[in-house]
Amino acid sequence: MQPDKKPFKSGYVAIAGRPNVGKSTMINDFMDCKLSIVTPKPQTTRKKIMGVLTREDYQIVFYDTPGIMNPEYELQEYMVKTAYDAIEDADVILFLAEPFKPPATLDKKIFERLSHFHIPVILAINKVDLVEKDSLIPIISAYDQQFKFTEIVPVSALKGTNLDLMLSLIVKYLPEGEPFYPEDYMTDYNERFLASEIIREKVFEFYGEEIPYSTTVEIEEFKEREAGKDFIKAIIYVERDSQKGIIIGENGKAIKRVGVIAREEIEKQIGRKVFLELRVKVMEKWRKDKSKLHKLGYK
Ligand SMILES: Nc1nc2c(ncn2[C@@H]2O[C@H](COP(=O)(O)OP(=O)(O)O)[C@@H](O)[C@H]2O)c(=O)[nH]1
Ligand SMILES: [Mg+2]
Repeated sequence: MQPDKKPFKSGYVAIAGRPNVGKSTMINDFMDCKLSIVTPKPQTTRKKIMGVLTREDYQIVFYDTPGIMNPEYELQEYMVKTAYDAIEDADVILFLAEPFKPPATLDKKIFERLSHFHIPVILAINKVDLVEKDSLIPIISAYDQQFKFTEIVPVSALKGTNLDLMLSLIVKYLPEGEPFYPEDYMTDYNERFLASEIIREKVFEFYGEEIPYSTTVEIEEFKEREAGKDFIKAIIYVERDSQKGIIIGENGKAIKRVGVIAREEIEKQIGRKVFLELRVKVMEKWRKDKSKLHKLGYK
């Protein structure tokens, strides 16, 4: 036994918070790659996304989670449940908030729920690049009064401000233990899921109003081919015929654009050339129907 060797630490860290506060940007920063899709719109992330970060003396298993909101339909209920399940399993919770407003009623409800888990909660006030330093003090004290946070840290996931500090605090509260995964293991998802998320991200970026929220993507076929490009056939599901028309666009222009941009990014991320075929199908009210959600992989 070497007396000066620090014990290895390992554990699960759930990155949680309201929609659009920068949770996915944060996991991508920590992992130093684009693991979780990010768009300017809220409710982009629908499933938990794993990122395993292994260093000499620790292994952190991050989970990026869907934003917590008051659910209005079945898909949102699934998303909120996914977030709370990840929180419950965590050794440390990284709760992200924005610096623009003091905590609202829903935040208080979330803190009340967090208090039952008896897990250290680090509050990261994100997007501090967008506010004056002076305006942070009252926000921090308003949060401080609502919940017994283990630490409160102002950060900017976008600019990378205070992320090293954040990481050292996470490690401080991580339990001692052996690594769960091999050191080069990064995530549990496969190329199929990656492709579907990239397509969904482009739909969130390119279409407005209800369209992204009425959409889900299913990979019907993913064939790796020794000679030539991989073949991916993806279905974009919408809820109504009118939405199908919007996704496709005049003379198929809109969907073509989604296809080109998504294909380029899939190729970049998997490091192989692909042929991407996109189809649009209507599945009525899929977000409000449990059995349809199951069929579409939200279970
Ligand atoms: N200015 C600024 N924008 C940020 C920061 N972190 C995230 N964003 C932006 O906020 C939006 C939502 O980010 P995202 O990571 O998808 O949030 P999530 O819904 O919590 O996962 C995106 O447009 C991000 O670029 C930050 O520190 N500063
Ligand atoms: Mg997200």
